[in-house]
Amino acid sequence: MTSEHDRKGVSIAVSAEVQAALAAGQPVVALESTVITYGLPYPHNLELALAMEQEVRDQGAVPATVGIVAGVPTVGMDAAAIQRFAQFDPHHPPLKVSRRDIGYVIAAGSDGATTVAATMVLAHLVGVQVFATGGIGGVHHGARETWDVSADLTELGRTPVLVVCAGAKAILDLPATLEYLETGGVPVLGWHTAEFPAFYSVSSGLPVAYAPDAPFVARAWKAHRALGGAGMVLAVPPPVEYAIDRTKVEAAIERALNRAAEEGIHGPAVTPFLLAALARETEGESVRTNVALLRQNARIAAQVAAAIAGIR
Ligand code: PSU
Ligand code: MN
Repeated sequence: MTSEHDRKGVSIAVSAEVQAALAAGQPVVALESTVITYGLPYPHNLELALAMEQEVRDQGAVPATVGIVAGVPTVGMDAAAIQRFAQFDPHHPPLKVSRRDIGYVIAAGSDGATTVAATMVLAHLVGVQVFATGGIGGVHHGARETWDVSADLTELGRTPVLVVCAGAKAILDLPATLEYLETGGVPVLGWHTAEFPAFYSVSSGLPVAYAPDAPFVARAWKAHRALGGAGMVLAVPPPVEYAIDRTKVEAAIERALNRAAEEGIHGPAVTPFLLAALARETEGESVRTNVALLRQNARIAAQVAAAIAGIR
């Protein structure tokens, strides 16, 4: 592990492999750690984290799992750290870290699982442009009262990282989420589709800009960046053979949202609560879809990173 020390006294640990790839202009794909700790149950989360790294490698790119390891922001977590974030002491789980929490977790010397927002921050600081995950955070239902809008959205408006995802889960207000991204100047491209995917389902009925292939995405990204744009979303529908019918998911989401309201869940706990409730409601099916789309997103992100790097 080599470290960067050029952040005003705060060092970011970058794995030797990631450092070498960046120096050589080779494609690198960032992966987040909140999805490991809070997004999927053990052991699916561990298998998934390792499978995503393998998918990236299979495309000739280098994976960089991002998190705060014992107080050290890290780009390129090793297998031991990933294992610890997947199978943790439930009394002392890694903290969920969004942009605002990074400094606190460094000071506390704790483990921190980085969300999309915090992963973007660290990836960008070391020069990683492409990031693959499952779903981004968004505008929550009821946000007009609660003001619960994920910091992922504001981060996309300020930090130049291309986030490859399956859209956002329908636990969120998807039309409002797209409006918010538009306000923030964040392009949303659809991979082989002109419709925003709804994570488990291929369609949401909401329009996005059609992207035919990786070279096109790379050109759009470079033009967006050259003219002062920040983040960008590439939304990839789940593989059709794993997609779940929209109406089936909607009933489960309704129950999860009601439960969250009854139990008075708020703040950073909302998303993990809804994800866990949904996993229980739909049982194995949602986990299978989740794993399949995360692997697919890692693969496509690696292809896009290669196109940006000018390979192929
Ligand atoms: N959506 C998912 N799975 C996830 C998350 C979102 O389908 O694991 C995680 C991501 O890390 C995302 C975070 O950045 O939840 C958003 O949390 P919040 O809504 O508190 O900003
Ligand atoms: Mn929130």
